[in-house]
Amino acid sequence: MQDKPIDKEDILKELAEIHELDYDYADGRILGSMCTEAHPFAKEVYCKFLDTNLGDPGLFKGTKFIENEVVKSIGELLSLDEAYGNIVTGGTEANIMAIRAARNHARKYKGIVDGEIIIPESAHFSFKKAADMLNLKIVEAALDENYKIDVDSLKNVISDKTVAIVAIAGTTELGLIDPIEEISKIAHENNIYFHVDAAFGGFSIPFLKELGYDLPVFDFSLPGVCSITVDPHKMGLAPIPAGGIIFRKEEYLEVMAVDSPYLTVKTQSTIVGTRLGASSAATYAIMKYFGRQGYCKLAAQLMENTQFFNEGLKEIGYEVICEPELNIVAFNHPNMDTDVLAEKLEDLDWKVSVAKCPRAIRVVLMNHIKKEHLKKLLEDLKEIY
Ligand code: 0PR
Repeated sequence: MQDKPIDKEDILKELAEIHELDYDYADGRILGSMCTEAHPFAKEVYCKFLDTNLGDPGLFKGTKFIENEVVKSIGELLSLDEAYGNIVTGGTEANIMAIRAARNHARKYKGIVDGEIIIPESAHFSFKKAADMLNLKIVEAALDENYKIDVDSLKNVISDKTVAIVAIAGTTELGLIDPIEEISKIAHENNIYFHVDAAFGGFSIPFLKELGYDLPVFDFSLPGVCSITVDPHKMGLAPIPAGGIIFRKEEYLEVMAVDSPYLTVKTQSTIVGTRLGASSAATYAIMKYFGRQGYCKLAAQLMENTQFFNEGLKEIGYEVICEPELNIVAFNHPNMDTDVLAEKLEDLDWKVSVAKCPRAIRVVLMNHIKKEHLKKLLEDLKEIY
């Protein structure tokens, strides 16, 4: 730190220059991100709640009320009348909380000490962080030829050490939805905690279903589902960071509670202590602002762009990995290595990401990607072809 204070203007000028190094969502060049520009109204509300701290909710009763309301609204969206949970920093924290709840529950009620979690090969890497922190062993269930959990493989790896089964509603790489209904049944019959990671799909699947899209059930209407991760900072258009963890029962929060004797509440179940009220307030505002109708419209636009891009790719001759269920398209050139194609796109200033399973260029059609960007991208892809 320098010795003397610097003028605000000078600091802002310097920051603006550095900020220039960042890519801007509005350019439509960011193709591999699940985040997007938050809605201006959500940002406005976020700023108004910057000083609120949900770590000490007795001091911020209004903001705590807002968090509870958001949890309730997301719960309703997921067919749960009485929801428990928190608005956290994102899918990673939500998944860690779910796995912690499952581990503690199994330890308390089944006496499992060296627990295991079953995750699909397609699971987000946040589960590896969770397992590492919580001292759990990861057991992977294989995928079938459609890149969804192979249910037989899953059944085979269940053991008396299994503390949780995880399935995904909107996989990170391909945006696919696992056979959650079948898995819910298996989890229920075996009395095993079942967590659904809908970090990506949570703010899209319910609306697409409402619009008549034929998508599988993934929510609390399935009796085996114990918790669901849903991220408002993805298609919910809330500012980063905003993740949601929704539990079916309060006891899942209780088994994680630690004493916080000198605070205004005497126990805490979240991982983070001092935590943002701004995320809850912004999510509350944006959910009210859009309502179901607004989100239906957004979801439909995303799927329209997805179909436009998917068809455009096939017309040129690219091979898509699967027909998209949500707003992700993954593809390859019939005889060009994926990395070579990625490099060519990077040279043209497209910020692409490469999926690992299977290797493919992956485009997440978030709200900042407009049709004109897709037309330009398809032109470049035609040139490369
Ligand atoms: N679960 C699923 C299914 C996800 O896709 C993600 C995020 C998470 C959990 C974790 O969520 P948080 O990142 O909010 O903790 N998937 C994206 C990914 O890892 C996140 C992302 C966002 C990556 C923007 C890049 C980027 O530019 O690919």
